[in-house]
Amino acid sequence: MTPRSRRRKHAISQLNLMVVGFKSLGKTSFIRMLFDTLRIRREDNIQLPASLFQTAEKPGDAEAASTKELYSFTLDVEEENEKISLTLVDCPGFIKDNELRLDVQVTEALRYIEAQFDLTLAEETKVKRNPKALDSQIHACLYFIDNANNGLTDKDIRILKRLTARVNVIPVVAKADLLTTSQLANLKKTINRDLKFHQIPVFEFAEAEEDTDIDQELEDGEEQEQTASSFQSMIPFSLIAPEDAIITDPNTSERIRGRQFPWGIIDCLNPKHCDFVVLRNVLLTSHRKLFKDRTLESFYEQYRTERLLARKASKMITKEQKKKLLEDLSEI
Ligand SMILES: Nc1nc2c(ncn2[C@@H]2O[C@H](COP(=O)(O)OP(=O)(O)O)[C@@H](O)[C@H]2O)c(=O)[nH]1
Ligand SMILES: [Mg+2]
Repeated sequence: MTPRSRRRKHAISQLNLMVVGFKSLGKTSFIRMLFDTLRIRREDNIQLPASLFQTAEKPGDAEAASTKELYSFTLDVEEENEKISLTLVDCPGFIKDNELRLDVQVTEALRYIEAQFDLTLAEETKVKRNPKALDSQIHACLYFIDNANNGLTDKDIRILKRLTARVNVIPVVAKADLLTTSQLANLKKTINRDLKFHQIPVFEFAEAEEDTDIDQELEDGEEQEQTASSFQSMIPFSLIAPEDAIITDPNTSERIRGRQFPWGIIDCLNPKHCDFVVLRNVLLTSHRKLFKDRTLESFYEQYRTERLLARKASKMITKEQKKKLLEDLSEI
């Protein structure tokens, strides 16, 4: 092993994920479930936000438990022998019935994403760069879609168009327990049709395969099995978050993360019940590097170019204004 590869093996990879969408679709519940399934390396210095534990299982709790402002927290985790510094960003839910407020909310989420690009830009322009500078860019953003609508609404489309210009967006359908198997399949189909019709460039696995080193992938049997098209066909991923109550598997008597119904139990970690486990693996393991590469190569580069052009343009305006001022003065 060369010193470089040894260094890489022990290097800690940074991964920053964000969740956005309308209110009460299960964003915070998803973050809580993800947190609950992580293998945390260092418990001593974590500062968990209180809002993460505010659940709304009882009627009347909903408003108190809803996310009031954007918050983030970082965890040192280990996933398949790799160390990851994982930052999770939770946003307040978008409000449906106020168009102006909705636009402001989306702008706020985008500003947060752009502020992270600004940090990289500032670091890049330093004479003496810090090689250990943290990568705070948002590598993937889960967009929660309301399963009560038949596909994407006009508002979803507007929001998605703005988000996909700045970040890898992964659409998800939360609360999939509220749909039957065929309803979910139909909804997924309709959402994909809407995405295609409106040309919304959400993250695509098919393209991703071209980007990855195929030789590397072939070494890994598991990767081979789960091809890009099988991931692609899962979009939008279906999610179910567990309820607070203690639920045990009737066969094993072990506690499971699930939801209990009069007719049976949902196990949120069972891939037959929802796509949580697959999505978790895509984010933390199989496509982690790709999300990061795309962020840097496409989204950051685009932002950087726009910023530099804007700076140049503002300088040009000043020059022109200066010239005009001098001309005006000479006429007096
Ligand atoms: N049926 C069902 N309810 C859920 C699910 N996930 C969350 N909820 C409930 O939906 C409500 C809103 O969830 P929350 O995570 O606060 O939504 P957020 O506003 O998007 O952060 C809470 O009462 C949750 O218990 C789910 O997968 N299925
Ligand atoms: Mg929330």
